[in-house]
Amino acid sequence: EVVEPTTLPHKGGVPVGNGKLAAAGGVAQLGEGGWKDFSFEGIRESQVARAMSRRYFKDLDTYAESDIVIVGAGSCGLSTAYTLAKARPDLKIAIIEASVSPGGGAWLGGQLFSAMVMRKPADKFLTDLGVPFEDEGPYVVVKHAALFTSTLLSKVLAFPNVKLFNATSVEDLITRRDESGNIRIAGVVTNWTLVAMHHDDQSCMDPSTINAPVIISTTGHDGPFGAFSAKRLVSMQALEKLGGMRGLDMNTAEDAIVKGTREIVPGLIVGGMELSEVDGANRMGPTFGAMALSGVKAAEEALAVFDQ
Ligand code: AHZ
Repeated sequence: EVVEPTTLPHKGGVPVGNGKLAAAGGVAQLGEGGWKDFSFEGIRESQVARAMSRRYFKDLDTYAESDIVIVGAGSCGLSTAYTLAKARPDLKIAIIEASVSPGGGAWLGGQLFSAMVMRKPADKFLTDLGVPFEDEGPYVVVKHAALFTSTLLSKVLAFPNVKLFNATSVEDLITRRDESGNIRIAGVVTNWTLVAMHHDDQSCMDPSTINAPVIISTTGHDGPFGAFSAKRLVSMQALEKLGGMRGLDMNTAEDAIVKGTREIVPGLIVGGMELSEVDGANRMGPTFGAMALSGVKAAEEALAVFDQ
């Protein structure tokens, strides 16, 4: 039952302020009469609960069959989502991010510094995105990594064909076998991360699923959560072994990650630093151009799978 705000004790008053912000334009209505009589429109608590839960469960229903699932919303996963959603508004794209906060390691530069470095030609991605940078010749610098990540995130989330399920982990991969017995990845197995963290001390917390013809895994290098799909492929014997990320070498690492971004087993594309664990590629440390351009390549690889 929907309760009309007019039946509520606090009927919304006209917002009024002290006029100091009137020049700012958007809040001009707040500029008359002072804050004494200020009041929000009335609401019942159940309206808030229903506004959120109805949409979330509709999204779960809509995206249970997706066209593309991106696992991990770090700099590579978000760059992938941006490129795909912009190119193909007809595709349904689900992003699954284990953490409450999307963005992975891209909220800061190296060693908790602020600025983000990208080597050219990744400046083209920044220009397309509308993120300003300082041009230092062979590389560019965004004044704060959070400016890159928040801009990318805001654009990705604004696409009507993208849904981000954060605080949600991919726990497993859905597999099929073709006539020759070869494995194809056909979706992901998900659970709320807080549930996934308690499998050892609670029972009967079975997961949910999303079917999709293309999965793009960008879960970062190995760590408590990272390299998820790569490690799972090894344990299910779809990949012989992990190459193991090698030491830091910016020049070789960035080229290798971009060029190596590809479909590892049918239906599963791996990009970003997760790929270093598959291929035994070097790490690049705090230079993020390869993450953006691996995202672009992952998007292209995904569309190629689609066009087959
Ligand atoms: O929370 C993880 C992070 O946001 C998420 N993730 C990991 N496992 C997951 C799972 N289900 C859902 N099972 C999962 N989400 O994946 C995201 C990975 O982001 P990231 O920033 O770690 O990886 P990236 O490849 O996008 O960027 C790597 C950035 C690095 S690491 C590095 C170095 O170590 O030298 N250099 C750069 C530029």
